[in-house]
Amino acid sequence: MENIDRRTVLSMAAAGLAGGILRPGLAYGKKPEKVKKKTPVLHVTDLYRPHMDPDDHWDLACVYELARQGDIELKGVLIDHPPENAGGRNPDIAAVAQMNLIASTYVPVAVGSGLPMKSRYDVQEYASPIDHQGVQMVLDVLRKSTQSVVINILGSSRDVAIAGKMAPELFKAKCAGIYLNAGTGSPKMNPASKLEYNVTLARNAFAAIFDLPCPVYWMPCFEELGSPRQGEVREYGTYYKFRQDEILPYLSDMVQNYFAYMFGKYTDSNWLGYLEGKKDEALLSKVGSMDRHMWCTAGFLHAAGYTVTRDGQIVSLSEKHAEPVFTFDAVKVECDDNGVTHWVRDDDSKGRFIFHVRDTDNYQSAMTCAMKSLLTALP
Ligand SMILES: [Ca+2]
Repeated sequence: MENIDRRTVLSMAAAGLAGGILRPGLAYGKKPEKVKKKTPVLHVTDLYRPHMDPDDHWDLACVYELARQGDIELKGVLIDHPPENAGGRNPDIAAVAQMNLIASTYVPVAVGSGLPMKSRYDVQEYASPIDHQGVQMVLDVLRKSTQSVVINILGSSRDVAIAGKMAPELFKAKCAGIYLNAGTGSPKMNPASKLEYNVTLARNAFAAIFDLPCPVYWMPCFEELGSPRQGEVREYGTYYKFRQDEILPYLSDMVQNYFAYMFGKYTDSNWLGYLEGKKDEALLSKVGSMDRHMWCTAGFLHAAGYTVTRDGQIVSLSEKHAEPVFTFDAVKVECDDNGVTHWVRDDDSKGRFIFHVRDTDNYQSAMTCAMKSLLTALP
């Protein structure tokens, strides 16, 4: 029990879970007998200050904890160039600096291309090295890694698509998989229906990801947009929500300060002073009562070799008796230049997978519980 702090034990006891065989907060962090290799991960995110959608800050904290625990090696954080309508937002390098400090690491950060792709094949020969800082990061991380690298896409697909179109052989040899958090998962999408936000950021680029010669773990954000059931958990959408005080009050003071600095929309450069300062209880309590909409959590765990059971335990993918709350199913998928997708199940497919919620009743609570056990472990 020495690896579990008092807070986790108390939350387990409160949930009536301390007597179980596998417990949230305990299952995670207890390594299987055989120590596995760390999976190299490149995290591509639309993480801005002031924040746009704060889910990217929650996601960042999750991947840092997986890195801190030694499940993944976080090779870099690539932040999308702010879109034109981003209201003066900047890439949130302060959040990355804060997480680097909290997790006692020093992951590099880069900024993506501000130039839209002119087609799904456009590698932007006309771009300057400044435009392609982020593309260069993708290529360098893949080239230099001795192991195949996982790439998480949480916003625009632009930089990964450009890099992939520039160097398909490199992606074939060195990309272990792209976790693509974008799009809608209904099998035959109506071309007239609304496109999901991350697709609208770069339609060509989203389409181009499906061309790349590496595995794609497609995580559609919703099953359908514009349907009355958009706010529900659906089989082929990653969406779930939680009330933030289910997790926030259980985090370390520093991690609470990381979130408060984001929620407070501070644009000073006092990121370290704020992190080490006194908690803003009023702000934390106010945001605690608000729901947070989430999408990407399952992919981070899956890339690290884990799945989540229906009652929220994080368990190894090799755990034979686990009943996972989500799976990735082999599919054949087509995506046109406008980002409209069609897919069918195809058990012979080796490189295309779709996220599939196996228990829509329990997915939301299971993912919230899994995220809580990750984030409460951060110091
Ligand atoms: Ca995002």
